[in-house]
Amino acid sequence: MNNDMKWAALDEAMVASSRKTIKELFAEDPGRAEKFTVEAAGWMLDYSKNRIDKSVMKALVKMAEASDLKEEIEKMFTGAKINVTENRAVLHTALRNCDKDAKVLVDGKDVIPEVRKVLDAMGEFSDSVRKGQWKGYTGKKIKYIVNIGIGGSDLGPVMANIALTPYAKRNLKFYFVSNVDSTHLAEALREVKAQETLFIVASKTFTTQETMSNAEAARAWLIEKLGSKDAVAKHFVAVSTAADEVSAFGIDVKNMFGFWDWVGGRYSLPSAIGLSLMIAIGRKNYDKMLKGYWKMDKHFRTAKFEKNMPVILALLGILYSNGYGAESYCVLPYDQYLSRFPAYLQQMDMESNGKSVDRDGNEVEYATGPIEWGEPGTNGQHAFYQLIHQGTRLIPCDFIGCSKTHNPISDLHDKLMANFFAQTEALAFGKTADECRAEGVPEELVAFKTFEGNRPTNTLLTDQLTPETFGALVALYEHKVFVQGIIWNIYSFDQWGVQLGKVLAKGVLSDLVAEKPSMKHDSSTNQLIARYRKAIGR
Ligand code: G6Q
Repeated sequence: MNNDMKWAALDEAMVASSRKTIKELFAEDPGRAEKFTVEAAGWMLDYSKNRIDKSVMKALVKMAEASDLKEEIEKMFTGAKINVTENRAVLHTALRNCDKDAKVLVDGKDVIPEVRKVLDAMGEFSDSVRKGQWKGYTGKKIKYIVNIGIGGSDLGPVMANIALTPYAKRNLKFYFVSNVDSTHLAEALREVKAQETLFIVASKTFTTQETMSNAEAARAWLIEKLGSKDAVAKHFVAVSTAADEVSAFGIDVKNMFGFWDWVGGRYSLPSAIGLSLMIAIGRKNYDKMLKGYWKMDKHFRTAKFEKNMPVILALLGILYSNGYGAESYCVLPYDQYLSRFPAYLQQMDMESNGKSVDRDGNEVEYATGPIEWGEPGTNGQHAFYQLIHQGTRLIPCDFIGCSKTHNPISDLHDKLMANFFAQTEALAFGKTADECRAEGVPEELVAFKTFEGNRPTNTLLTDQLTPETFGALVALYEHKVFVQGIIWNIYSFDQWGVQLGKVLAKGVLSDLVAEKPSMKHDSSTNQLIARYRKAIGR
């Protein structure tokens, strides 16, 4: 990695980028849209409404080259232990490798046969639930599926379950319990009947406090409702890498679906963590989703950087973060089925690249992972878009949409898409004071009704949200995040930042419940503990 060259390339990109506005760039080149559009795995990315021209993109690509990106991509795909602080390979791409002759070695062992074995086991199990062959303890078919997991073992399944609703078996009802707030579990249990409920305990480690507490409470509820411990085997399955912990919990390991330490939590949706999704949409659709992931993987691994969709998104993100100082970026899906996609991306991006030391352990001198946020359009338009259009902060946005809806009702979809396209137009081109005056805006209101424009957006468009295009979309962002981590020279696949709070929570918990609490905390924390104990009469 040549750091000097990398940052010099960004400076070069910034000089070229600041020369003209997006409006000027469009005015001087009628063929601009086509020049800055790429296609991959069913998605079109139009990135022409950015502060870029050919020379900016060339300089940004130099950044990627100076970061040895090509070599780093190969290291990931071939199972090198690039998650250095945990001494692990990073192989979520092996989970969806659809090449029939695929071979991916970890410590000299090909992992593909195991991946396919688990997929087949998941397929058999989901089929039996879907067909009503898997019976509960009292002989009833399963109607309710409750996935208990948190973080990477929850956000992906929830988001995908909503995204692929049109492909789901509608007579099965899905619930996702993650929070250790008892309300979350209680509300799900209110809706389901024990005889017809399957609990999936999804936890890589099977030791996570929230998940295990919820799972134990759900088990106690089931035993109470069905009157026997023997019921657990028919109503609980596990998704985990920890067979010992699973069997200690009381789940037969033959009802455990495994995965491996080289699958990071936030990258685990296409592993057995997707079991609830497979039950919803069936093996065939699940395989189509994997194929979509794989198409994007192949594109990422082989396309030249200039035409590489994840690389382009990543480089543009770096231009705005490190060049223009943007603190955040917004993801705006114009598809209700993608309503949880921004929340899912928050973990993927912010847990991966929210780091402040580089790969040598030195504090970085530049901004790393941005804040990611967003809501589905058009709701956001009536809420926070004001700030994006006329506020003082630069917020680059990704607009995501689909040409065909699964639910045509009168002209609603035309209206949705009209808003979708119009927003990127308004953000890029704005409205000048003279244009306002020409429209007859009174002089005293001109300043308020002027839109500066020059606000960058990417537009991602596909024909329809299908399992395949959905898989490709998730892979697109996974790889974007990877590329940025490489350029920032940070480790994207660990998450040490979540540890401290977990450890402290144990100490606080013992003070909340102890007869004589130690109260060895700071004065604020001690005060909060005392107030809580008093309120509940402890
Ligand atoms: C994700 C993180 C984290 C993890 C949860 C759940 O990358 O590692 O969000 O997924 O803490 O962990 P378990 O699956 O082990 O319960």
